[in-house]
Amino acid sequence: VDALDVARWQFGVTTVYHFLFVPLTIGLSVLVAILQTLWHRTGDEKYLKLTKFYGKLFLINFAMGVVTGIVQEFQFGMNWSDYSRFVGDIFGAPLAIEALVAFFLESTFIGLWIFGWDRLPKRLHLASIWAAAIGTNLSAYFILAANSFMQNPVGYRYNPDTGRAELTDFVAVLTNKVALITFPHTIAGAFLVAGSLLVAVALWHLIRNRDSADTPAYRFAARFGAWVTLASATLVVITGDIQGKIMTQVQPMKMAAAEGLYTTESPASFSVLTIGSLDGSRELFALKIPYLLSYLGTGDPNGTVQGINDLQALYSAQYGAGSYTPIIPVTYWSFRLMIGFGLAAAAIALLVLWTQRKGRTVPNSKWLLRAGLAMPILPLLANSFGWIFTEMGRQPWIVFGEMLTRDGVSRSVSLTEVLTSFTAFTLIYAVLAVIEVKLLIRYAKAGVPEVTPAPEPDDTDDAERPLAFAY
Ligand code: HDD
Ligand code: HEB
Ligand code: HEB
Repeated sequence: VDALDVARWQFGVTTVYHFLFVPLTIGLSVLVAILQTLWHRTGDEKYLKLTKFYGKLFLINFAMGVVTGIVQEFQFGMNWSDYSRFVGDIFGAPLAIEALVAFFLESTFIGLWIFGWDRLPKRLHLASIWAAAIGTNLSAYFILAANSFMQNPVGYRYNPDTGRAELTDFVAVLTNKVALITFPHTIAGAFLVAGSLLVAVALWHLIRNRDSADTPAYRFAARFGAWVTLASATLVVITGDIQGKIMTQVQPMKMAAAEGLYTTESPASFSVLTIGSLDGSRELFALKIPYLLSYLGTGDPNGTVQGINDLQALYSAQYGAGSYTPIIPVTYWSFRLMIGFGLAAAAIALLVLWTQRKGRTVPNSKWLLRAGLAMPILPLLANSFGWIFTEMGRQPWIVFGEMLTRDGVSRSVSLTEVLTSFTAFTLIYAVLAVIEVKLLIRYAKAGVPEVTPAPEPDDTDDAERPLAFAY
């Protein structure tokens, strides 16, 4: 174990952790905005109750997302200073925009939304949650563009004098084909989590408290969440398919590693289950579907998909001796777990819709309750495995074809220092996790709040309300 290993573990653990909160912030912000819009349009109190209820869960999660995000930022300078120097010119612009958009739109408008209930004109209050939701989703684009540069560097020139990548084409960085497809895939994956959370919480109330006056509200939330889950699952599959094809072009080794494909095949078959030797150099057992991998990777059932050993030989010749192969069992299994967990959540969403078809009451079933409660956890796992696949499949490169991970780590940082920060972060995060889960469960159990009957929504009264933020 050296500083490099620990720095990688630290980045991996803390980032996966940050991304437990990110999908909920991205998805719930929009879903809460939709709920509030429904209330605004119809005046039906159940939508107001749901807005306030899920809005509270959103805010708890948002706070955790911000805290864990700030910690993320420290690591670039602390553990990965050589990498930060290398990509600084490229990342500066998108990350500055991200910070501006995120901080201004998200923070300002979420603040207005929290304190604006009954104080802001209704329309303005509604607009503030939409602005926060749109800002959050937009800011995701910029950070994903930065990540995509690491997968497929574009729009830059390497300057051997400074040893840095210099930005030559900002538009190219933003329209990186990896970024263009990673964004919808990630957003769809985020909505899969948010839709699932809606279902889980609503189902819990529907089954536990069978004759509550709020049954219509929970019923709506369960069905709405299930539809969101199904729609995003469809989008995740479509975008994932396209992503696979682009990945085959820009990082063929990652595709080979996803499939445990050791030798180039044309046509290539898709692995349902492959068991390789422990050192990852040979395959011992394989169950395969012919032509499918060629189709998934290239769009042509007879297309060529390059194998690990052939790519390894190619890269050694191109970049010098060394290993250019990621850890195959990790890439192989994380790819399958991403798909499996995501589709499992979609299957439960179907089940939930089926049990409530044509106005049926939700059956009092222990199994349905358990499946419902498991629902948000499944896509969270899928998202984590998706990122583990993407980031570990990029190895040994920190910037593909340009910089090796081992050259990106801070030279000045010692093993003790990294171990200390890693331990500290993990402990702080463990405490934060306990607080978050406790808070979420407490507020989720409390159920939708009572609301004072509001007057029929009427835009004309906006003007008469005092425009005050404080008393
Ligand atoms: Fe993030 C918050 C930094 C990955 C989406 N992040 C957040 C904050 C910082 C970072 C400093 C708090 C201030 C703010 O609200 O802007 N984030 C990072 C770093 C990352 C990273 C250094 C890379 C390792 N984040 C990341 C991705 C996405 C987001 C890949 C989206 C796809 N981040 C968000 C967000 C957050 C946020 C949705 C999450 C939860 C939240 O705001 O409340 O905007
Ligand atoms: Fe990352 C790393 C995850 C985002 C940058 N990552 C990493 C890792 C993991 C992750 C697991 C480890 C790997 C190895 O080492 O093998 N990511 C992740 C997630 C996410 C992310 C979950 C979401 C949140 N990243 C990201 C972004 C960026 C990044 C956005 C930029 C901007 N990463 C990174 C770096 C690193 C990582 C720099 C370190 C190095 C390596 O490669 O490792
Ligand atoms: Fe995913 C990633 C595909 C599902 C989440 N994906 C990824 C990738 C691919 C894919 C290819 C990589 C890319 C690169 O690296 O470049 N997916 C896919 C498919 C499917 C899927 C095909 C189905 C069918 N996913 C999924 C789900 C989820 C996800 C379900 C959740 C929910 N992914 C994800 C994430 C990631 C991925 C988060 C990372 C980021 C990006 O996008 O990259």
